[in-house]
Amino acid sequence: MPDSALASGATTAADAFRRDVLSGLRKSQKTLPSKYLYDARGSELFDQITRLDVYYPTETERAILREHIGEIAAAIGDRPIVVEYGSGSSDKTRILLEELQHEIAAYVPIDISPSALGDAAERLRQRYPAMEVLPVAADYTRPLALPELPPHDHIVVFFPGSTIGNFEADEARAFFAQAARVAGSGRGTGGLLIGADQRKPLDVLIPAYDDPEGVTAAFNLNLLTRINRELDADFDLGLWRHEARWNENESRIEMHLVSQADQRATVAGEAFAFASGETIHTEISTKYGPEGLADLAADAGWTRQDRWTDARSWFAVERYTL
Ligand code: AVJ
Repeated sequence: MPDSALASGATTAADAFRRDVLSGLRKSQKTLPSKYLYDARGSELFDQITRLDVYYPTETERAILREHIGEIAAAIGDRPIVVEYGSGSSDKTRILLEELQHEIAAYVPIDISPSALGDAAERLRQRYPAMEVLPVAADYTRPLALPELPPHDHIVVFFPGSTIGNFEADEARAFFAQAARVAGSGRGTGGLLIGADQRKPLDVLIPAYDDPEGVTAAFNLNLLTRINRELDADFDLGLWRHEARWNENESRIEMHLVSQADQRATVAGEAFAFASGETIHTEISTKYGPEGLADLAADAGWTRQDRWTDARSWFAVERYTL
């Protein structure tokens, strides 16, 4: 980028990261945005999480998709553009793509991690040579431009994994509104296929976010490693512990990093004090009731058309149209 663009106030990803980290650490309940958990190492660790026995969402959602894929494909209709938000390794999309590869006008995976995105796009092109893959490396919580799209009948937004649960209610509403703008910009009626984790007993929920092998702990703590590396910070990794808590009022799991001592850390030249036991809140993972998602989506003009769940109702895949 030319210097003049920087001088005029354009922000780079690095600027946004520094700004968000510093403003989060200045709050009384210190907080860091969960999207920053996904650097190259964090994306790898998240992939490991999805393969843990205690982490039920990935397998449960996959089983739902597999079981109902015929119905889902028929409902999606002809010649769609499939836009996936937070595609990561695009593993779950395979189930959809296997069924739709010859129908799909283009697959547009969007992810904040350029490394995960590049690897996934490469693999998909080899596996589905006839399908157009148009990856976009971007933070989809900010306005973004889609690449030029080939002819299509309509646009379907795919948002699996219950990533919607990482958003506060106002952020979730903003997401549904932006998905409506994207899906509504196609020729036919826009669609949304979204996965949502459901409320369930705590003896299932807590281990899913605090696994015995410590992969989720490593995933959470990696955010401090990233801040040390990218923002010239000096967090002592030995003095922080991972914690997964249930917040009943908000119906969500919260990940925190708990300070194990009175300590200080310097981040990009600014000093921060942490009391022993004080936490940095790093992620929320909302667990929905049967109508939870439909209520949020309705505010942005989405109407639920289908709802598929597993036998225990642990996870739901829902289809909406505009
Ligand atoms: C893929 C973002 C939905 O909240 O379950 C997994 C992220 N965090 N373990 C989730 C996550 C800790 C995951 N999402």
